[in-house]
Amino acid sequence: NACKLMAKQKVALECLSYHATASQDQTEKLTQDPIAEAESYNLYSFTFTDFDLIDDDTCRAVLRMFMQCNLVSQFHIPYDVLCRWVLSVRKNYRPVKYHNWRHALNVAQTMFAMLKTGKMERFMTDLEILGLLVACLCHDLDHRGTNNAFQTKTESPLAILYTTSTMEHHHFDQCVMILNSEGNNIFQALSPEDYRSVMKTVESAILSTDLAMYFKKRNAFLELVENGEFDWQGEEKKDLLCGMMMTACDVSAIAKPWEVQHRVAKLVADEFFDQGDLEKLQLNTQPVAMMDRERKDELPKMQVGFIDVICLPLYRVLCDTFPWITPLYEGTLENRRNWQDLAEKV
Ligand code: 5BB
Ligand code: ZN
Repeated sequence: NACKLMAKQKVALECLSYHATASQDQTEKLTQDPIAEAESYNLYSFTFTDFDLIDDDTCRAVLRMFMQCNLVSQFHIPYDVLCRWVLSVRKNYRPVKYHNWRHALNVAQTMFAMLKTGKMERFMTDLEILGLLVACLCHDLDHRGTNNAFQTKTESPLAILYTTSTMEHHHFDQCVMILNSEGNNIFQALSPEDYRSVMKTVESAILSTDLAMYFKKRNAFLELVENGEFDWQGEEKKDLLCGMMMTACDVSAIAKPWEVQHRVAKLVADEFFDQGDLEKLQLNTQPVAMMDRERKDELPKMQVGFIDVICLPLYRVLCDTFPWITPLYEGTLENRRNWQDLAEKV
């Protein structure tokens, strides 16, 4: 445990030098910005992409989603606190190729579209909706472009601190740290009971974005569905549902129109290759195929595998239960055809 303490100190020091919240100037500016309507950002569509948004618009789109869910009025979130919090969250993403702020925005938008267009909000309380949107925006905070296995292999302080779901625990820690920063607590007006409840939702949702957790919980979820579950109320059932929704949103780039999916897959691959380079250089080890630049020709085949093993089964069962989210399934199927075609050309 002395070891863990040391690790915690190291992580804290490292984060102190990096961490910062939004400035007053920046916050005031955003507070005074007019926020365009949801349609102009395409927020209700499963085909949303951030590609055409300038940086300022990414924050405005987030504010618009909070307003469309009535969260600002419902939970008495002071508007300047909300603006500061959004800017602080953005600031605590690193400029890595894929796991950056724009990925967080895309994940949050898919959650928004699933709740609204997908009509899943009827199964959630407003407090749960607040928790889910916050979780999506925070779920990859301070990602370094390397995965859990890399933390373990390099014996990083984070891996010593958290042996399982290493990065996901860190993302949640960062989320809490931002909320606890002066003028950033969007939950400040909540009753102690609601506060505990929303933090529980956020924590569980962020931890469920570890793919290992998805595989662990998938069967329990399938069992509920097979037994004809329809109301999804009760702590355990709700938790399972939220976890599946988080994964569905996290991988939703796979369901986008082909041009978007193709571009995003390149970003994912580039980040994986960077980790592979680090493994070759720092650890003197051969990276797995997915992270090996020399094997980039295998990308289409790997995407087909990713779709078949993770994405389609998840979207299939979710669509059977919540038919209004079918565009996620259809889009993924379409992309599978395209990746399969490319795989056959190699
Ligand atoms: C994924 C699980 N991993 C432990 C081993 C590799 N697989 S995979 O074979 O399904 C795979 C997935 C292989 C290659 C991949 O991308 C090559 C560019 C992917 C892949 N992963 N493709 C994607 O488009 C996306 Br999006 C992802 C997700 C990357 C983030 C991983 C965390 C997901 C949390 C639910
Ligand atoms: Zn993510």
